[in-house]
Amino acid sequence: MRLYHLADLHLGVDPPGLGRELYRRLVFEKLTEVIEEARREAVKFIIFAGDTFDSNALATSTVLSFLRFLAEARDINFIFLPGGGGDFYGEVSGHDAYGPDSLYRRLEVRSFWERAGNLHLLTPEAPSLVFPEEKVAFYGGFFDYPRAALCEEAIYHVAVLHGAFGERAEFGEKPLSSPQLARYDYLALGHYHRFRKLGPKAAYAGAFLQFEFLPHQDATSGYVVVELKRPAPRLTYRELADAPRFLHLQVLDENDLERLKKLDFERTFVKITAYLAPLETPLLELKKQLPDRLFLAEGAHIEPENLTFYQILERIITDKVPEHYQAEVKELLLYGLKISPQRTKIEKFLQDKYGL
Ligand SMILES: [Mn+2]
Repeated sequence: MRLYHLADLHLGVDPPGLGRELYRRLVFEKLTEVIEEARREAVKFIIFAGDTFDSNALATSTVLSFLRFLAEARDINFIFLPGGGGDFYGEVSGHDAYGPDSLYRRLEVRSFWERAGNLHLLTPEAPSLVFPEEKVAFYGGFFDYPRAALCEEAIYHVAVLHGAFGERAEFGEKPLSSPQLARYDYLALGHYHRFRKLGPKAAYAGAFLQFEFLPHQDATSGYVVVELKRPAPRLTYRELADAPRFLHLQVLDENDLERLKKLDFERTFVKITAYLAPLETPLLELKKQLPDRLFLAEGAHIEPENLTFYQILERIITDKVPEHYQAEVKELLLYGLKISPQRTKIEKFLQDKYGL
């Protein structure tokens, strides 16, 4: 049995350079393609693993127009999990979290939901859903593992989780190695905005449509096609064509600068994470021509004598620091470089603060 796993649509967000309205239109356009694809492949379930809406303060009309759009695809069941979470693990708030002010609790939203029939919501009060005909059940986890008992009518059990999961306990990630998780056929994760497989049975779908410069690295737009089977599902990431791209680039020599000039900036946004001081003038000239496409990161200005240090730093951050912390770590370290270029002090700083 096949299903689609999407996450982090963040409807209502106002992406830099792209704008709220264009982003909203793109989400509808891409979802229309996904729904058509689902029909071709006889897919009956599409999961939204949290942060479908960017904020609980969204206008009811915005929420309803999205739900109305989905309700028209009557032959497909949409499984929603509320999202939430700020910068820190365990902060179950923000975005479309299921707090007291949740948009999912609004009267108009709830009554539409009940009438629609093909929209389904996992909440802490009703954390599981079973579809006896298709023999599949879904279990919600809210920054934690699902707590609901397994439904006996189902053959396949799918956990839908929102939060920080992974092996990096020092950064507050919950490990997925726990034996209790062996009971699920698939874990559909949301929260991190980049597609990432955490094992044979678990994956972050990443943001369905990229809308921001992620800390440090680039990410694609897309969703996971899940073929449920034993002992493990078959997972295929399907990337969306013509989606916005938010790229991190460095301008460390003339070639980098030429490549940058040749980019197609239609739906591409570029953050310069580092440039060598002597290239500043032509770069700023280009930025003037592309004010809503080209951005400079804090601390991007690199003196030639610091280049080697900078490149090592990039590699350490990419390899060792979870994405939610990368921007902060890098900013601190570059700041650290300015106040203390001595190697031993920087090493001590890395060790004390991040255990690297
Ligand atoms: Mn999110």
